[in-house]
Amino acid sequence: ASQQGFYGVTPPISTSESSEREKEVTVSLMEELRRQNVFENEQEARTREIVMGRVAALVKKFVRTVSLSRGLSETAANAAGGKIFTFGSYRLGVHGPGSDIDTLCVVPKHVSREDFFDVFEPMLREAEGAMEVSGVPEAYVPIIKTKISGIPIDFLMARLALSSIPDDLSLQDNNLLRNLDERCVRSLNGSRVNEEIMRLVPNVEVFRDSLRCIKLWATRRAIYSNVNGFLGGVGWAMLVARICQLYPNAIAGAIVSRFFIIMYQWSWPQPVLLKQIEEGPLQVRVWNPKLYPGDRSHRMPIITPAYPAMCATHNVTASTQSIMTEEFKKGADIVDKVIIGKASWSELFEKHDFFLKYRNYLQVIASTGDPELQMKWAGTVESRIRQLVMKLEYVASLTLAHPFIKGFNQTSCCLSDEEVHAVAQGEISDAIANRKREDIEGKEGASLVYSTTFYIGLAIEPKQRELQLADAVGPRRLDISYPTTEFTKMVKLWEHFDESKMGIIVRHIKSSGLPDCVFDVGERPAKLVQKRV
Ligand code: 3AT
Ligand code: MN
Ligand code: MN
Repeated sequence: ASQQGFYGVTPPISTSESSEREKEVTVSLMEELRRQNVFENEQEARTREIVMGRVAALVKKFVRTVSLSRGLSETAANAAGGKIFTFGSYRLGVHGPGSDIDTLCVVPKHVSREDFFDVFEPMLREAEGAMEVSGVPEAYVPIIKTKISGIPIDFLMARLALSSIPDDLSLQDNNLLRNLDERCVRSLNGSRVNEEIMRLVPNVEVFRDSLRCIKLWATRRAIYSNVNGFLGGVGWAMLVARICQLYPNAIAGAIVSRFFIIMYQWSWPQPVLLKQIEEGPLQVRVWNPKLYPGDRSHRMPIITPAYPAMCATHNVTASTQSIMTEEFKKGADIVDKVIIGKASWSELFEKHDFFLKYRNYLQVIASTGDPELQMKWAGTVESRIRQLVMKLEYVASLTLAHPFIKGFNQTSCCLSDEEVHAVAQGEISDAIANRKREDIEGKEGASLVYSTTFYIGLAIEPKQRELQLADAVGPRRLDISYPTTEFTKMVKLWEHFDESKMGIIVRHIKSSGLPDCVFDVGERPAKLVQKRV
């Protein structure tokens, strides 16, 4: 970082130390974060360390076992090594209670991906305190998910073109990627990106504290979700890292206050870069809007710092960009007030008002009769929702299509095919809603329906809104049949789609039709709602 004397792609904006007032607000920020329960307790921290020690030993045992089975000598098998690298929130030091530990297992060339699932996965099942071991070898990034001593762990694996993996191996060298399977390159990416981010910030402690604040804020404001077109953990981490580069001597309270105003004023689509994009040894694309039209369409590009550079925010749409920009503005206003003592940090972390804000919503309901299939089907539908949002953005009278960041799961006990059908259509009567499992047990024709409902808030142009009110059933009603029909057609193209097992429906509801489950207790407005758009 320091050949040029600074971190990042431009000189800093200011190298001043923070003021007394900024130090005060940093103290109160950290107090508020503790109150908000973003830190794990010491007991949990110790458990994580013990578990990671056991996992590191297990990976070495795995490599040794496979090495011996390949006919390597005892000495060679012991020397083959094997190393774990953590990434994700745990590696950045910003994980909360209950966060997982994202773990990459790096193995030598004579250990294969099949071994990972055929040998390591069974070893995990046998491991002390291990529960819920489930491997997904066919995933885009193959993964084993598990829980050890209550700590959720995600395991990825990468096989390097080396005959042994020493304990002091670093993943920084781009040449390590040569001649690797694409799945290994993808598995290495998360870890390499994290390591670069940490290397590229001037003060890791300040970065962590600031990032904890931004993550909590983004979660509360319902804009923490990469699949839905907002930013995920890596995106928020890179934004905070960039602000840290611009103010290398500032402390967390100051970084957070600059964060909001700079992000509000950022001239997108100018990219956020933590370092210059590098070329490298692979035949893979590196993010380049001059060369690739797809990259040119990124609205808020935030580029990962490890080769091959990628855009972490290709999911952002016009709607989600405008929602995030509005949140940056609100955040900037609150932080300004915090600095002059006219507001407290807790205001920054106030819950979103998504379900109070709009007059019109779309419900996207995915349903099946099987809990395992439901997870896959709902995940598939969720990953396509941004396509619906983008189609809605073309509807002239809509100014905004606002996707909510999580779906609502429901299990309905049905007594007849008619009821099953009604639930799949989103018509859950009080009778169905109040029925318990024991009420249908053993009854003929009874079945469970699993449904996941996603919400999109719709903002309608003011002129159209008046027309709609004056003429609620007339021909000028909001017409969204084209985007919704196209969307359901597209979702059904999923390779495992089966019309007889899975349901998908999009329906338009008024705010009064929102179910109680989307509100916290006491949150639902009594009758006539204030100003909805
Ligand atoms: P948490 O504190 O765990 O909620 P995090 O930032 O660690 O926050 P994740 O564990 O979900 O978030 O993801 C960590 C990284 O793992 C981010 C991304 O590079 C990678 N990743 C996440 N989900 C997947 C996935 N389904 N397949 C492959 N890689 C993933
Ligand atoms: Mn994680
Ligand atoms: Mn994870």
